[in-house]
Amino acid sequence: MVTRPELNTRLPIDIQPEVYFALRTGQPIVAFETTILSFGLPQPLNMEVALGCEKRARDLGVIPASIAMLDGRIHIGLEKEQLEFFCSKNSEIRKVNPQNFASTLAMGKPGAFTVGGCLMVCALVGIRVFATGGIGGIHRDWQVIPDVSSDLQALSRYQTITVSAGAKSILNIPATLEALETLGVPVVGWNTDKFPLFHCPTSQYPVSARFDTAKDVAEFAKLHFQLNTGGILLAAPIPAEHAIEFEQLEKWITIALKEASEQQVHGRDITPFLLERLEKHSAGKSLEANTELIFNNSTIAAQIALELAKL
Ligand code: PSU
Ligand code: MN
Repeated sequence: MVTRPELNTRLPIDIQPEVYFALRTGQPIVAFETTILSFGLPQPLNMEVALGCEKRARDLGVIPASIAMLDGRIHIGLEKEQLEFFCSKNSEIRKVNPQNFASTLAMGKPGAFTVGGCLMVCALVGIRVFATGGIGGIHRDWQVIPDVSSDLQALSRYQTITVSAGAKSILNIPATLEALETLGVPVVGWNTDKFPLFHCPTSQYPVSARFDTAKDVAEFAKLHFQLNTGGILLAAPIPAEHAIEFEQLEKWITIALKEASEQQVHGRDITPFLLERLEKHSAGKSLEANTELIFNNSTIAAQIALELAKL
């Protein structure tokens, strides 16, 4: 069952009743993306992650809202069968970012949203907290092909807190952080002074501010939003017991990048390609880390949503 709310828009949006009710009454909500399910994780782990993230929110009394595009409509809050579809690896499913959002909608194709796509949807209805694994960024060989994820501009544009484990070191991390500074996106550390690298909890790169409690993050976010700005990137380190050692990871990434270059993988395909190669080379170790950090981010996002709802 879905509710078609009277939003300030004629866009085709279906919101699950409990999400709609929560929006109307100011109850805490956390949004989740679907590209990670359709393109980032293998079966059957993707479904485990989808349900596990939603459960982490619910356990804290927060309403989960996974976001995707289906039959020419934007869906905020997905039923179990819809999550199963986005975990099915159906070849019709498109990876949807801000660039192909409207065209995919117009064609009525199913779409799994990236971080950037999800942030657009969050802004349409006023969802302020969003959890993911890692954001996209500037790719390592950007000097040759300027591959800059549309996640970055979306982060700067839409007023939502994105909780991620930093960014994967398949990217050019210093370039990505410079771009976020240029775009005016605060990169805030959750109990850390250093920007985490997805599988690795730390790096040499400082964050722009550090907050240690959900209440502190919520108070800071409220101030930031009042300044008529865009979003915030909250970088939460992977729990130490699931981390992968930096040197080991670099070896796998080097091989994966070489394979991508040999096979001439570009554009929207490169992130999923590199993730799949990493999984192979690490014999699944990267997957365990990936799963645990997403769950961790979901719990942190839910704690922040609870605090934001009190302000
Ligand atoms: N980084 C990851 N795992 C992912 C993604 C990024 O470690 O699954 C996904 C996210 O959905 C992100 C998208 O928004 O890839 C970025 O893709 P691109 O680089 O094509 O913008
Ligand atoms: Mn790209």
